[in-house]
Amino acid sequence: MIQSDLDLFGPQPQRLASHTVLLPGFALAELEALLDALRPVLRAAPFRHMRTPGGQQMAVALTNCGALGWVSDDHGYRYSATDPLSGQPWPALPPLLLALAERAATLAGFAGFVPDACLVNHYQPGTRLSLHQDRDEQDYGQPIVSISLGLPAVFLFGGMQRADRTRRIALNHGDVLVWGGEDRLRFHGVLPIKPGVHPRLGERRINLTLRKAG
Ligand code: MD6
Ligand code: FE
Repeated sequence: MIQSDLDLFGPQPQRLASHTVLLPGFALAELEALLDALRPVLRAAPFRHMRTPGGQQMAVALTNCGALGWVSDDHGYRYSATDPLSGQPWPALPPLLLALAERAATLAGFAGFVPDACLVNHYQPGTRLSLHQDRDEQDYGQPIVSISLGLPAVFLFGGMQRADRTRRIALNHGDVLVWGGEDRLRFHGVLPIKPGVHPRLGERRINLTLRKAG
């Protein structure tokens, strides 16, 4: 049957909106190399719970690699060239991660994407990320490449207004989501992660978002 022949090539890219493409399992082929590259990053810049300007501690633990890293504190959100924990520059963006993001962006129609920041989010079961827009970057013409690892998540994919209805998108281990263009400022979030143990990563979900921030 034609259908089973197609399966030989693995899951196909899915266009979720005009400028949003899901690449199912795209990171799986290089998963172990990716985890090897992340280990020294997490040693140099460990996950931490940042405070929001409202004084709340974020449920998601995060860190960064790249020339710029996203930080939140009493004064607001911004990109910083140094890790406030160590006072040192963020660890470099691993070349493998840069190359993966460039390939994914190109497949999704954003050739020439060169990220300078990678935000790494850590979720435990029960952790959620409330609806937000990513608007701390300089150039909204640049896409965002998001890599999901570990426990599955339900991604809420909304519209340009917070109150717009949201679609639920399953993001599984190894999936890569690319969005940009007219979709770049859509509200989005993550529902509470369901309890579970991922065979490779245990009781966690890790999400990497690569951006051109500066
Ligand atoms: C997450 N991701 O998947 C959080 N933002 O854990 C994001 O907030 C996100 O996946 C912009 C573009 C893609 C994303
Ligand atoms: Fe986001």
